[in-house]
Amino acid sequence: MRRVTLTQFLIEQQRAGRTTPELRLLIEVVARAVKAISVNVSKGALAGVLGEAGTDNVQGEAQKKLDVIANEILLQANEWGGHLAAMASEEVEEVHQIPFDYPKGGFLLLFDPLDGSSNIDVNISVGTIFSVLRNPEGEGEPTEQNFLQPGREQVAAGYALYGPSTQLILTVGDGVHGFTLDREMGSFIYTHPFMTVPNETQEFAINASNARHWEPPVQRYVGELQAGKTGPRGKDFNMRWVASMVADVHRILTRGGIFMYPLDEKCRDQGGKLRLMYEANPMAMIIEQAGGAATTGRERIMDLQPTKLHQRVPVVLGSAAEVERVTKYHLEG
Ligand code: AFP
Repeated sequence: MRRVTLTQFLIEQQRAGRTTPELRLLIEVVARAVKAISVNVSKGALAGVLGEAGTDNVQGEAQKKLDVIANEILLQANEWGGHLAAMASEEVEEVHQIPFDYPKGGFLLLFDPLDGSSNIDVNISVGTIFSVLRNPEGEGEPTEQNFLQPGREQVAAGYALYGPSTQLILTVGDGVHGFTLDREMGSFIYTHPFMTVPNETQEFAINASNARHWEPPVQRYVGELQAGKTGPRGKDFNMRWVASMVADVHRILTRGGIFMYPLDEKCRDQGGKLRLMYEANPMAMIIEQAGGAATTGRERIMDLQPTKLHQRVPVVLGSAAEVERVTKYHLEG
């Protein structure tokens, strides 16, 4: 069997006019950083990278050592690549400018360097999520305003899953493609062409410990799933919650299902739990490109006009029919 590497795949995409040389090279730099993060994640306690860093991030959450390491790897790898106007990270409050002595490009890169980091110390899958936008025309250094574009403007989105194997899932707007890291060769190999979210599902993912805080439409929907064969859905559903969005979304991309971090009384004041620009938007683009749907429960995630770099939003994504049902319940209520 012919093994296609990420580089070959991207060159073929470029030849077919689906991506530009600049975007191709940018994605390759991100993939190189992902390999370095994967090495650090897999060494675990041997590299002394577990535990708290002793600092808080912009969300006021305790940073793990690996959060800080993954963030540094992504910033450093992408600073000198020459394809970016600026970067934004979950771990950095302000826009990260490209140092003046490096060439600049026309793209903006946003990322959550290590999503699910509370799972690191217990050796459960974590991931990296990224989103690429065009930098709007204009003079001077990009500001937060340059980043505040709706998700439908993304030119690429992806995530890396550091699980039993490391996988890179990518879309440049022409379907969703999956690559598996061959650790011996150090290359991402094209293993999952045109991934699709199955429409039929019997699985849901939600943090059920928040049930008492949910809004009535979510209580109704989950109640119907839990009623199983004897309820209105007429079939049994199973529940999974890894608490690493990347792992939960990857399962849905592979075998269908619905993922929800809805608005509830606990997170209402913040607008939701998950971050719009580097969690919800890239995952929404991937899920929609794979034939699924992604809403806040009320509107399409990728149509939201962001107001802040670190904005939080409710997230309902996965198999289209299920997402439509949850959204319908919200709009009826
Ligand atoms: P951490 O990166 O702080 O572990 O947060 C992970 C996350 O943003 C997302 O990946 C999970 O789906 C969600 O939070 C889990 O939240 P709960 O801990 O409230 O279940």
